[in-house]
Amino acid sequence: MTARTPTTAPTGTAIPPTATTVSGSGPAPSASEPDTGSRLTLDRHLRAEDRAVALARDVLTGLTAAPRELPPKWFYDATGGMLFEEITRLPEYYPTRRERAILDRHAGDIAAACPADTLIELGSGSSAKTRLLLDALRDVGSLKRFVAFDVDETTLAKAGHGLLDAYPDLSVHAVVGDFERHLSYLPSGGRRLTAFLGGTLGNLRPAARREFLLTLREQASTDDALLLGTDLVKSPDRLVAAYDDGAGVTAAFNRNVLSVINRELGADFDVRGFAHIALWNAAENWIEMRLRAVRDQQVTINALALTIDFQRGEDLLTEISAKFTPNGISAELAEAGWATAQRWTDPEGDFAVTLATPSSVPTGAPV
Ligand code: AVJ
Repeated sequence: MTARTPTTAPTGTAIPPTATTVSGSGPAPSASEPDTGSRLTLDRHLRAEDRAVALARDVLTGLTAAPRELPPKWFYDATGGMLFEEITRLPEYYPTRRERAILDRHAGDIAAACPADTLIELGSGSSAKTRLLLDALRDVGSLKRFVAFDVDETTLAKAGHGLLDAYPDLSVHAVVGDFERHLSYLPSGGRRLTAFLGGTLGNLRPAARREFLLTLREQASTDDALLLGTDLVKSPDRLVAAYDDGAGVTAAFNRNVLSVINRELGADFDVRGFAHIALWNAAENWIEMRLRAVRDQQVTINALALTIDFQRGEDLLTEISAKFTPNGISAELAEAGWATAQRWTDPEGDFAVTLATPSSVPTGAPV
């Protein structure tokens, strides 16, 4: 594995990395361990200390805002990652199964439509869905490189090593970064298919979605393509149930952000002092996950020298998950300079996977 570390203060303006190389299987050695014959490269645009600073900033601004809000990225520590994996197996949470079914059936069509030599996944690349796309691109004979982009280096390195073993002719390039800040560091060259799966685009508000899609568009060459997984609007009962399952796994996933803040910022949240709320916001076409204070309570966050008074019944917004219509997806893509080439949905019409190609210029006025 080639490990590259930007030598900057955690302000997000990374300076081009220095490189060392490490190869093959076995535990991922630290960046300082030189090695040869690499098929796995790792660019690090986020270091542990950047994460701590970003968490402190988001908690300070989010918990002092009115209404209070935290970005959903802070759910995903090791516990949060495991809880999310569990969520994907819940009967109520259909998106992962629906998307998987679509890729099972249409990965070959996707590879035929865009026989890319490079598959870029905005996400760790550990999922079975990734392998469906890699297999399809390998089978059309175009695949040479896989690029995985994620905030969590450990998951990336683990997934990367797994893929090296499974695909002997593949080079893997892992990029540790935040997709709202480091997309411009995605490796260029070749014909690239960029996959953003799972419905994670729905965690962004419209303006942030437009910024995200525009940034990808600005880096796209004419024969590149974007593959987008998005959950579709459906009955509010089914949507709310998917975010408030009977077993309480999503409730634990939601409360986990309080444990992350307690551990990493020395706070004293009583996790049981907050109820899990999932509601459908029909005006915005998104699900909201909230934590509602079940009594008046004061929380101290030592690392920020901050004390917050929560009133009984007060909500803290922890995630939005937007749901789309097929035309709505195409309109947002077009506004950012992407033309809808093909779209596939599952037989139930619950989820959509859209293949988009660069159109001449972005069409939309700011959202
Ligand atoms: C991983 C962001 C797509 O919004 O559906 C699952 C996260 N939140 N249950 C989603 C999530 C609650 C999920 N995404």
